[in-house]
Amino acid sequence: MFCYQCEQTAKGTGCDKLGVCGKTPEVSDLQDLLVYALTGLGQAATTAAAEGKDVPLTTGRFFAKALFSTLTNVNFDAADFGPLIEKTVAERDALAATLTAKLPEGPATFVPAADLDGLIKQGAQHGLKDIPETDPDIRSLKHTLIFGLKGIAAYADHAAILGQEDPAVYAFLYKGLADTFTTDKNLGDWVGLVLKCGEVNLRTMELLDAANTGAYGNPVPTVVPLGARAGKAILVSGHDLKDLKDLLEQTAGKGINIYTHGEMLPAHGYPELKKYPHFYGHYGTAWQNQHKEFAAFPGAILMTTNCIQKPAASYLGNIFTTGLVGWPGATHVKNGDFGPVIEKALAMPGFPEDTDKGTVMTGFGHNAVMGVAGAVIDAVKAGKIRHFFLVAGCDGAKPGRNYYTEFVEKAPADTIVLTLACGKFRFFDKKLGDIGGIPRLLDMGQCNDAYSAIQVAVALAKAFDCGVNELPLSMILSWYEQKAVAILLTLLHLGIKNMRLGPTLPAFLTPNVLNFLVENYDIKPISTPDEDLKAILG
Ligand code: SF4
Ligand code: SF3
Repeated sequence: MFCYQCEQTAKGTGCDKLGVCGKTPEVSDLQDLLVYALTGLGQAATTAAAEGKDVPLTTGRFFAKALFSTLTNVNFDAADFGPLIEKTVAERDALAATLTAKLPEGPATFVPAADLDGLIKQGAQHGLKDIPETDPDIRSLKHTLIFGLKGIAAYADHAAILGQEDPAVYAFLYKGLADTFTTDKNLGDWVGLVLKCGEVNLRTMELLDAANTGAYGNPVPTVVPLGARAGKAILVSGHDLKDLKDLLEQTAGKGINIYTHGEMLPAHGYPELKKYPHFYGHYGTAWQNQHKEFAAFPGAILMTTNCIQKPAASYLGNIFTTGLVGWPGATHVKNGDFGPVIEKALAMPGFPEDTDKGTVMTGFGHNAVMGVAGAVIDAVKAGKIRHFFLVAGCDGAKPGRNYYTEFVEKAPADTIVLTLACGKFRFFDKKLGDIGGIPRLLDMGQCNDAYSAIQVAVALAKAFDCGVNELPLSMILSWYEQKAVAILLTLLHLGIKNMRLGPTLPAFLTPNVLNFLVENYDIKPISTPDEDLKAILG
């Protein structure tokens, strides 16, 4: 195995024995083989499109799901990858049969082994390091593209589940993976391709925003309790709002309270979800604290997407996976039928009594923030708001991530902190007060809602008649998995400069590629909160 797609990669260079995330070499090799097979499907689909033939939308939907299942902390179950590889090859061959052109030898012609052991052996031959490329900088950009495509695949899958699709997004997924097997492009072409990946990701996030707000309404500022209500309980984690909606429907009137965990917190802001009286509150913090927090939860737990951690034995019987998530030994429920989760919750003790642990606020999506844009602009003009910080991105287990807590704590009282994604759990319950009625801490949603932050930045720039880079706005980003890579590429595509990125820089960027980013975008690693605040505020 060799994997260096996430921030916690071993020794900051790559996991080659066992994933720090818990991914086994077998699963890693199977995921590599799936990406290899998808590359072949991408070649077939790209050729079909060039020949003017239709590629069914169902192929795109499948492609996104399959690629999403290789994202960090989604699926650790080797048994799930054989069928995905087989279906990929079947889709590829169905398309290939319609083509006039002959596809090249390699991913487009490979024949999967008949059993899991054989597939694992094949996967070991087709890892990231086996992609045809001798130039280390181009290889770095090829890998960056693969990881960005994984992020797009995740957002495209979420959007498709709610009926929003764009064939152009699928076409880019096909072409992107197929391009990693080309050797006719120079460094400049490759820089262009990864920026294009950012552009397509922006379109995908736009689709997802339309999907979420179309299905569940525009989020509204909402107070969310952090304590518990006496009674049976289900905890829902991950990013999939449709799963949550289905669960809320299926538990209505059953005396079970539904709690969000991790990236599900912003779900409380959606009118069509918050209307359920048994959708109670939020429990716990970011994904890396599951072992402590899940072990103490007295009900069933449902993982709808990333990030799942290896379940401890104490709660393996209570945790359920659905959709693309898998962990060997954890019960997987399918097709939106949460009966087994409900049964488990009813059999478990639940919370014995009401407890009050305070509240947090969420629901500051672009619509809600634009609603108070007038007041925000006036406050900036009157000098009451000096600066905005977007402190956003993933959380993770590394101690260096305390930077983000300290940064928010030290941000002066005349500054506003916009946040999104699970990195917020480092400071989400801080009482930062308000500036003339505008809360100083605005939770814009999941990582899936990064589109909201971009919309707000663009609207502010318009109101102040300047570019986004001229706004009193600084981006302090934390990354962990590949959706964050896709978002970063989107920000680069938009020409955003001066971003601060941490806790460490991606291992897959070579010094030359990093230099390019520094020279062209002034991107910098985080230093200390004091130094960074001083540099930004002057
Ligand atoms: Fe390592 Fe991250 Fe890959 Fe897991 S996803 S194997 S932690 S680099
Ligand atoms: Fe978090 Fe996994 Fe990235 Fe959605 S839940 S932001 S890490």
